[in-house]
Amino acid sequence: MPKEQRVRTIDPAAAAVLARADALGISTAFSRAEVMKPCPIGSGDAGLCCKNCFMGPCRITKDGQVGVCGATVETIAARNMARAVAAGSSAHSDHGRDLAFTLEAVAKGEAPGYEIRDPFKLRQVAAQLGIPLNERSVYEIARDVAEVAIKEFGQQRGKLAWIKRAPQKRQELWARLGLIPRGIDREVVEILHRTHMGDDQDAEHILMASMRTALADGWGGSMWATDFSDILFGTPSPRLAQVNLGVLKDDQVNIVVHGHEPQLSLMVTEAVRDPELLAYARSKGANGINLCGICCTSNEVLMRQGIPSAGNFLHQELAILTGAVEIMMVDVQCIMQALNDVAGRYHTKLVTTSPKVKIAGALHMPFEPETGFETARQIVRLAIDNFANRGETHIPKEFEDLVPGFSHEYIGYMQGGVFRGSFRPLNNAIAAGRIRGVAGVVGCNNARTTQDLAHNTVVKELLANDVLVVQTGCGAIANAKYGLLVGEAAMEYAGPGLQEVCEAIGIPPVLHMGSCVDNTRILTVLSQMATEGGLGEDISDIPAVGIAPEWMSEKAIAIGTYCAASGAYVLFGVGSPVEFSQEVTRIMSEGWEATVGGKLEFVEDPQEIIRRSLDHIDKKRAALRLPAYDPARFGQSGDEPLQNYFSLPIEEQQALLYGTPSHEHAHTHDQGHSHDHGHSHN
Ligand code: NFS
Repeated sequence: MPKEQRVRTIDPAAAAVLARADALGISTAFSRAEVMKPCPIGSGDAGLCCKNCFMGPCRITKDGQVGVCGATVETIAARNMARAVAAGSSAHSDHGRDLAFTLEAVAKGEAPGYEIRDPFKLRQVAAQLGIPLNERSVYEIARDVAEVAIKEFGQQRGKLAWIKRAPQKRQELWARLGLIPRGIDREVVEILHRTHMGDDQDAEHILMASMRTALADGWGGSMWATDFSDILFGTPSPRLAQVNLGVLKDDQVNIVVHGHEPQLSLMVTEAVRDPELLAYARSKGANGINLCGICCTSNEVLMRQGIPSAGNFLHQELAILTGAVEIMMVDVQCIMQALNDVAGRYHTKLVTTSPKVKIAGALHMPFEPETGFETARQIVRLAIDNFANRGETHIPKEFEDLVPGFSHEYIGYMQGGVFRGSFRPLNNAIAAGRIRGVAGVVGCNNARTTQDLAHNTVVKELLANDVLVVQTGCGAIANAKYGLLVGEAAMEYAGPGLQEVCEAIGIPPVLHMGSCVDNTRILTVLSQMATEGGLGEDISDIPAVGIAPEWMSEKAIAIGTYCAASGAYVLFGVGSPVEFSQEVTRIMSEGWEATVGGKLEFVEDPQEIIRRSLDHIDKKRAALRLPAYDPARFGQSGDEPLQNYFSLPIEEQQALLYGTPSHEHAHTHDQGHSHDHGHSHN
């Protein structure tokens, strides 16, 4: 079969391992994507497929053509989209549900090994829910909080309590549009019902319902996953860590955690520190036990424990291909079935740890909160025993530093030198134009594109344009590999205004905010910015965009939809699943913008993504009557005044850092082109 010639990755570590895989004749997602062309019916402009009943599957390849039941292009495209939202929302929310159960078990004293590590956050969340706090133990409060969430999964009427975190104006808009989710399970079931053969047949109507389902994910299941992980395992704050395949160690037992749910991986972080197990490892000739991660489980332990990350989604097979992995333990989501074949070529043991996910050929050690620590210890012991079976290893040398752990709490706190725990400095910096706007660049890798290329291109260009970038998921790991998530990156990549802000606060220009469920942290930040004042009153007023340049999963579709329904402009790269329907494409763009103020667009070209992003940010700035972005306005004085920054009076610090927002001051400089600030970007 002819191979499509495409650069597989921009990561030299990945490229080296892939060359070895080719030499050994071992297939990977990279090589399979070259021979497995995506079906054009459903992934591009060649057509659309409906397989919701067995009179089909109906292939629609011409405009105006309908399925056997008469279903139109619009209906089919909307139904497929809605089902992806439902599946993605289910994945996140079911993850959130398990954390609610773990929190409940801890509250009841039924989960030895777990504790409430952030009682402060617990009290904060409980207070938001109106749960009484006075003279009650953390366990009593935790039980009440878990109960609210558990009830809301199956709630039939009413509204999800966490919705209250959204700006008032947003909540009112959702209420008017009937978009407030009632219960998680109810919204998902309703989408599956509505999209069953012979039900909802109005594309706009179907897509409205899909927004409500997605909101149940963003302001429900995913938000719980974030909150409860913080309560149980600690709210992240910045720390130094490392990323890429070079974090694997030749002389140590390597254990890789992969998947999404932090309950067991966090237990493993404890188990690998156990002196008894460390001694056992030494007795087997290893110099220690090296724990590292892949995908979002990696993000969870990276930002809380500083556990190194071996890479993002497309690195899962590559880690095993180094020959140095004793155990890869996987829980749920984004786990390639091919792992088992690759592991079979080496000594690596693949262990499945979720009662929900079994892979034929893998060792199944299902995890329960009650026995989590014991299971973790067993897995570590198994890995140590497997060390002796290791053959030749080929670990790439590449790894980079990164500073993960910018929870929304920390972002509020880090600006608190002057205004304690406030978003005012960030709002002011945006208002002054020192920061042009904010971008959340998130989501997966996709084997159909060059690994990390779009992530890297988009983020570097945004930084050069003074856009502060926040990242989660595989996108965060992607850019960490190229050194964008450290403080020094501000000097190299950020425009002059953003650079000054980064230097003064001491932050990287790209903030790692966590795993994919932690996109809810971005919602919280945007809500707090809207509530703080100065940037409008709603998420849709803020000069901000959301981008998933290399998306591939249904979860990404759910995230994109809840961000749009929350008022954000969302741009997805790679290609469009609804391309064949101009009408559905229009509804999700102009249509949603008119109703909810946010929109979801699929744009393949990263340059076009950047152009639309900057354009949108400038439009929002203009709507807020902020001074037009002017790259020449800041950074003229160099770093000199900032060296003595902290010795200046507070008013001068503020004036220096955030400028004086002047509304009369209309700038006339050219807009929309990137400025040359003399950096040597590669
Ligand atoms: Ni998100 Fe995280 Fe990665 Fe994509 Fe998969 S790991 S939940 S789905 S591939 S970012």
